[in-house]
Amino acid sequence: MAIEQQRKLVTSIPGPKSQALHKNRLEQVGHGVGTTLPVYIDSAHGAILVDVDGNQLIDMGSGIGVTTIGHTNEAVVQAVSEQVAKLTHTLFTVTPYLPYVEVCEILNRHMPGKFVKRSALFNSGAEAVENAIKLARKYTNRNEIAVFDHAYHGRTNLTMAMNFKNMPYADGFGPFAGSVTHVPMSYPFHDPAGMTGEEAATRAINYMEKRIGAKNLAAVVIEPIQGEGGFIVPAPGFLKTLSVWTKANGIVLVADEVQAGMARTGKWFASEHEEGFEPDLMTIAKGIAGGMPISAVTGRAEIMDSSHPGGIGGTFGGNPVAAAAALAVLKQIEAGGVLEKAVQIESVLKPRLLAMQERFPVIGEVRGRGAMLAIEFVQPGTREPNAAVTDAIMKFCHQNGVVVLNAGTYGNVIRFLPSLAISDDLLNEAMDVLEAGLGTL
Ligand code: PLZ
Repeated sequence: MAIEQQRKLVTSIPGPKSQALHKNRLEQVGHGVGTTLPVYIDSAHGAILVDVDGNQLIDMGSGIGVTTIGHTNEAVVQAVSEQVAKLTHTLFTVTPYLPYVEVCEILNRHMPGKFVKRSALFNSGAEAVENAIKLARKYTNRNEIAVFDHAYHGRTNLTMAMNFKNMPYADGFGPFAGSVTHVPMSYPFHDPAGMTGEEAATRAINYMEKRIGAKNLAAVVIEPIQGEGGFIVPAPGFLKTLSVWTKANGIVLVADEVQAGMARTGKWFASEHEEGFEPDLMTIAKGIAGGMPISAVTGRAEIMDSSHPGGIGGTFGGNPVAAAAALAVLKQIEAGGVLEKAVQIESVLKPRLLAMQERFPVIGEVRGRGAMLAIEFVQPGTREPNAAVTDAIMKFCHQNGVVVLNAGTYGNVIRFLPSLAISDDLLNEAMDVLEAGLGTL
């Protein structure tokens, strides 16, 4: 689909057609389903969204890191069109089909770690996390799960218990799954000055040993860069130290790569940025299939095989059309140039963000890797969260045709997850809008 890769505003945002649609939506759709920006999108290509009023918006969120390869990526469109005309469903556990196996093969090839790997496919990130935990429990014959402060893992009953924030994810939705304990994360911007990754890991390990007991732990689940928590990159040494401890204690280490994975940080998986960090299982979703719903658990064959046959499944998991889309994305990453694009995006965005931090003392920190970058807003001169400024800047960006998303336990982070198809010009234009917004404070 030919959509010119440029920002174009023809009405105010949201425009009149979006406003009318939104009014009806509020009549038709349950109000628990939220809206960041009530602009109704009609079509998209690359890094540009076209709304029903004809406005063209720069997409700096990719639907929370999903259309990493770009909206309506040609190879994905072709693969989906061909597959949908050929076969849409059998249920893999009834009568199998090839694309499912091919996706597993590519994931197994690229997951780091010198051991035999296998994969299983599901529909959503939360479902992948649930299945990773089922397998870790079955394999270890233990119950307890440790997760981290500021974590996010989904909206199912188990994953609600694993999230850090009560609002909006859990409030009033209990009772929640038990045997889940939160432990302190490495959060360099808020940890005591000079705290190393090893020290932060020791803090977490001590907590797990005292509070849970290493021998009771089936799994430690960690996002190598926390997504919803605000793109928190743990201090160097943190992930490795954890990894050494889980290995020594027979605990399954699960890297939740749902948001940080799949080429976004300039490597296949964000876990690869820290040498010596060796997860046993990975959960993968979002950016794997250019917008089609599919997720995976990939990991050590002996853990993946620990379930009795029939213990793992689901009607739609690894659906042929979604699997075909995933194959189209994975083959492009394998062909080269995609990971480099994430690094290139960082080289454009990061200097711009750091220059803004110099000028505007409300920016406390710029962080992230590749095309997964964020700024944390503070009360000037402190590290206290500044959600009011975050909201004002978000609103300014939205009204000026740049879709940005917030994040963070205190709602004081703006994150950037552009598609890797975005041009340097569009990135710079998005940064110009952000900078203009900061100038209005
Ligand atoms: N693990 C690390 O980031 C999804 C949530 C969007 P699902 N994050 C976006 C929303 O408001 O629901 C996520 C994640 C990490 C797991 C998940 C869950 O993935 O595909 O949304 O289930």
